[in-house]
Amino acid sequence: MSERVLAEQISQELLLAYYKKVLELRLFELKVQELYRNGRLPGFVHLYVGEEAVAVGVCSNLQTADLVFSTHRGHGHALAKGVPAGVVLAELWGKATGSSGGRGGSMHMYAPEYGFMGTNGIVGAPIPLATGAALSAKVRKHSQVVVCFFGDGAVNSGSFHEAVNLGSVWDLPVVYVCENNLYATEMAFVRATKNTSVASRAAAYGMLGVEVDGQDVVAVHEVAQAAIQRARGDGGPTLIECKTYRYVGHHEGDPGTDYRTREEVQQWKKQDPVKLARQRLLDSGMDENKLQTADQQVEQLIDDAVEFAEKSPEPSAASVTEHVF
Ligand SMILES: Cc1ncc(C[n+]2csc(CCOP(=O)(O)OP(=O)(O)O)c2C)c(N)n1
Ligand SMILES: [Mg+2]
Repeated sequence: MSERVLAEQISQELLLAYYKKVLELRLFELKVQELYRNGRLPGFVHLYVGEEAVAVGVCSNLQTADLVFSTHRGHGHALAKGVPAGVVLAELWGKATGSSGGRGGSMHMYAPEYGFMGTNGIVGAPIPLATGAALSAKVRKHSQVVVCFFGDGAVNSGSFHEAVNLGSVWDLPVVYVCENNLYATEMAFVRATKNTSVASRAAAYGMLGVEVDGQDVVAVHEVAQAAIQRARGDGGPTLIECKTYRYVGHHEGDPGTDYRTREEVQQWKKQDPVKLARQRLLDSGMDENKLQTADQQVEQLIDDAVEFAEKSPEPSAASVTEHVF
């Protein structure tokens, strides 16, 4: 479907909501980068800068009761699923008000009350977890849909093959979303696999596979909407491959320059998800003033999140033995 048709089908109000969410994810991660580089945040972070349209495009179709399983690069997934920015930031900051009481940090962040079933430091591990959750929903005859995000680095793992096969054979209400950002740490996907079309692998499992431009929030929304509706209607799983790119290094500390060219990064930045969503709004007739107001609202939201997290208390010393095996 052409971009023009998609843009016409979607209301300006929805476009604005997607734009603001994409911008929220972007500004959140840039703030985390700043705080981390200034030694304010503990732990270890993998930032989602450049990939925001994937999480927003997919999660904008979900209800609170639906479940999302995430990766090591999961702050954006949590925000897109509705976890408040302050709660996510407080978790990164190790504060008691974080979604896991400040005990989980970037890669063990859970917020089941928002249907966010955790970031995960083990590549490939969320895929069987999500498949199991979808089996549970089916057995309970619950209308829940489960979404599993994972990277290109996960698709050559045994857990991908085993879980996706079971998801298909049992017609589970799950949507598998591969964020193909072309690299797993410094390993280019083209060096790690012969068949570089992840979507085409779906055929091997008797499942529908779809490839989509992961930089375009509207295109992702459209593809995910169909997959989520199919899953909710007992039509089985879908494998969606979102072609995307991370602008930053693999983790904070990796300059991200040794294994890819500057030209490649610049090329992808021309398809920036924030700029694309903004352009769609301008094309729809929204004036620059209204967009600036939207920008200010999102900037304020991030400032508020920082204030909330910064002022939040540390976990009490008396709780040090809680949640420990
Ligand atoms: C099972 C396992 N193997 C190796 C690692 C080390 N590791 C952490 S992230 C990563 C690359 C993941 O790449 P990808 O799945 O494409 O996600 P991306 O970082 O590109 O978002 C690797 C190899 C790990 N965390 N878990
Ligand atoms: Mg990758």
